[in-house]
Amino acid sequence: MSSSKSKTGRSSAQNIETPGTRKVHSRHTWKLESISHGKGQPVSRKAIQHVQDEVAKRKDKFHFSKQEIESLCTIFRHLTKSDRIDRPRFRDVLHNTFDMTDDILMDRVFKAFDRDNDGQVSMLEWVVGLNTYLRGTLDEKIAFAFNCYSLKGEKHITREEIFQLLKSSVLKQAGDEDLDESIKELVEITLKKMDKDHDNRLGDNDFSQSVKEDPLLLSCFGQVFANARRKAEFERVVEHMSEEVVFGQQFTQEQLAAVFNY
Ligand SMILES: [Ca+2]
Ligand SMILES: [Ca+2]
Repeated sequence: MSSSKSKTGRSSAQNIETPGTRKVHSRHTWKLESISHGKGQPVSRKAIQHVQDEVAKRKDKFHFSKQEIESLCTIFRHLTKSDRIDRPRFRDVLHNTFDMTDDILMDRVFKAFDRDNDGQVSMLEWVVGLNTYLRGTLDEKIAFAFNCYSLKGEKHITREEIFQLLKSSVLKQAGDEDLDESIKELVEITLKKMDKDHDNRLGDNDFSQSVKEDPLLLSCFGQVFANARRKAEFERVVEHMSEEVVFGQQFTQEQLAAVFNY
């Protein structure tokens, strides 16, 4: 649970995009040009309608169009082969689709998506989660990241949690003892910069104010959003599929398999 290594054995800090890591992910690159016609079972009209109806009832702002919601449902069905997805499989999706690697933070993102806390992400929760994860406003993303970084799900991020998060995301070059001391220093620097009300922990106001002063702090304790390149690729698929939906066509499982390349 507390392991900072992903199933690929790479530590999260190694996920920082460098020419050396790009090639590792190249096999996941989606190929729109390779879409071909084939047979398959698209997600049911009724299931999509249910998600669209539930989204329409929501008070918060939605950043996907009706057609795009349909595309997200189809992608969900392709990735899960089901109406819901459990935590291990969801972590695979976060890793393969959005290039996330930190086990602790992938668990927190799963929790953020699993709004009814039943241990599964439903198709509706997938669409609602992606609304912030991919297209959220700065305020929505700040709330999402804060929620992920608050490891116990409380209304603040403690000194111990900052230590745990930073340790998980720092490249382990030094010996462990040296590393712990360096991270402790980093925790103090972070708190000094971000703890605006000086209560020795980060509340949502501390975090929000700090990120608005310096937007890079949004991901200061590790990756909680899609890697930019993978996000752009995913958005391109959603856009392309939504055009197809508009013109009355349906993507089949085989077509999606070609798009997602896994
Ligand atoms: Ca759920
Ligand atoms: Ca504080």
